[in-house]
Amino acid sequence: MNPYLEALQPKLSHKDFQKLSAIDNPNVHEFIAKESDLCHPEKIFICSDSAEDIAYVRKQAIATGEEQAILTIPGHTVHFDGEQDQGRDRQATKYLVPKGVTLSKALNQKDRQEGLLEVMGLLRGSMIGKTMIVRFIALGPADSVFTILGLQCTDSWYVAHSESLLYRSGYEQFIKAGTKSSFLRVLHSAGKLNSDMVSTDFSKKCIYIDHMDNTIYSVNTQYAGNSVGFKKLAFRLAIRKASSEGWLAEHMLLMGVFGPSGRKTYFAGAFPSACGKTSTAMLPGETILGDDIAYIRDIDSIARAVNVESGIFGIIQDVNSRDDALIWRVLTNPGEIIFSNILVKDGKPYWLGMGEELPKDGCNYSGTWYEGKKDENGNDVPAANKNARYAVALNALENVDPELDNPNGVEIGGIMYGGRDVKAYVPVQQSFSWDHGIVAYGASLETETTFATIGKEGVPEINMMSIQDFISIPMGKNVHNNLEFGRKLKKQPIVFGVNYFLKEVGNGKYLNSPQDKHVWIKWMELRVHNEVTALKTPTGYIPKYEDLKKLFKQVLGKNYVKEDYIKQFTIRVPENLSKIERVQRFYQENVTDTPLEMFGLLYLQRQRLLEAKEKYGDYISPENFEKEAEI
Ligand code: OXD
Ligand code: MN
Repeated sequence: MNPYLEALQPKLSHKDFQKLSAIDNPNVHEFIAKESDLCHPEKIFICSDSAEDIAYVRKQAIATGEEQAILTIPGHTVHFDGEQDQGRDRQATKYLVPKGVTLSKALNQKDRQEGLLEVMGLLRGSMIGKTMIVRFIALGPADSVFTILGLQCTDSWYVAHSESLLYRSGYEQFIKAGTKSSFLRVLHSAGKLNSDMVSTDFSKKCIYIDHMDNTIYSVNTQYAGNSVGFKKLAFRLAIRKASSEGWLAEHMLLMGVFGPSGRKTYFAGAFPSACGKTSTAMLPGETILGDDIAYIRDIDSIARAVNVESGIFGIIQDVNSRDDALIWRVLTNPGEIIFSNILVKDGKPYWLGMGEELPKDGCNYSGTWYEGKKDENGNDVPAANKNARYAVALNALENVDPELDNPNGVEIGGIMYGGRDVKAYVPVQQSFSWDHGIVAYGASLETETTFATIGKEGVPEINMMSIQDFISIPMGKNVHNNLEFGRKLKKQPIVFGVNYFLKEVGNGKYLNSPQDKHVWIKWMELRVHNEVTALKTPTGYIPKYEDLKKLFKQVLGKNYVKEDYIKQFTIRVPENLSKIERVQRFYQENVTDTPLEMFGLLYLQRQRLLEAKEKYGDYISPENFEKEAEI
């Protein structure tokens, strides 16, 4: 027996000891022993992913009070996070780097030695009197070139339970991988809990990424985006691994889109949190593979992708029976779901924007809630948090794609990038080339902050490829990696820019309804197969009115009028020029390793805009481009 297993034996039941011994990898035992030594749990539970163990994790989440059963619907539970723990915490999330290393000025980093001392200090003894749960996870389909193994030690049954819904099991994969398998490591402790089983030491929240040891530490938080190891925590390590191995780990949805005669084309799409990623992935009549994280590899010179996860941790605000029939059915019928930070009254779940009147009181993340309740700063406590969520396995959805577990992934026909850009970009456009798309739509992605992260909402910012919060390599290197990845492919996915949030000049009204995204994606599908022509503008190829008119009728049964088309697809030269300036400034000030071609491509975009302005003025109706070449 190796010394780590021996050290762990007193904390393990006979059965758990057997489960752990079956994994013949001393690194696994060492990690668990080290973390047990640090956190001092009373017991250790090894989750083998058997039906019995999975059921036990859920039962414990309820028995400890971290989750409560929602009595009206079998399988539903609710978990509450603390008032100060309702989103991903950017300030508390730091990259640990050795002295003299800078990732990029825009990233939050900390000296590795100091950071390790601090976080170990917070974790020391954090599990006294609690059970440490050990979970083994496979990121990506099993037995595939994409598979990455992950191991998490946590003292939260809620976190462990969420992982049952959101990830593929990894225990058997660890056994198969044997002695030398490498894996990502996560240590999480919810820290001190109050009588409602909610983390209380939010001012000592730390989420530290130690890439040198492939380990993430997270403490004094329960919010899943900060604590479920295989979501955004392991993602940060995967980005590093991908960078060193020549593939891409992306904050992207994956979906199948049907074209004429039942053809299916797969799309990947990067959007910052709460910018329409999940609702795009769930468009009715199409198929879903994933809504959050994708790994993309070059396989035989084709870009193929998998969903890293097997479930959804989705925002529930505004999910209603009319616009989101598919997920509504799942959320209102028996089946395993964990709600978080919703309102519960008389054993029934409620959330903002559900299309039903909410009760005037109930139980929410602030405890007992009643209309008019104020927080300690005198602000109204809403009935439910805007960032309230549901966790559900993808196979609960009726349109889950049959290729979800294909070890070779799916071939990507198109990639889209979209943020909350109220001023500049048109609702949908196609890039002139892979490089142009990566630079002008991906690296230049601008958005506004949302409730998915703690802090002020609506602050405009650059969010490179929507992975600004997760990027763990120098930012310029990420742009370079993306450019290189596509250049090596024989068949490049077509790159599109989408913008669901464009507002009318002058009156601040959104120019599109949320359903319109379905038309854009059907147009993109046709473009991937060269089945419609497009108009060339300074920022990309845009749809022709007649094609959209047809698609609006077919997809939404709507009459799309030319006046709307003109408003939506007018090229706004001043707004686009300022956008280029902001992007250039951001990269010049923060990113020392920006690839030079990025500035070159932005320069060319600027030139095209200036030339068009000369010819047509500041606001250029798409009709002007009809006179020019169609592509
Ligand atoms: C998420 C996020 O939960 O990005 O997916 O915040
Ligand atoms: Mn996300």
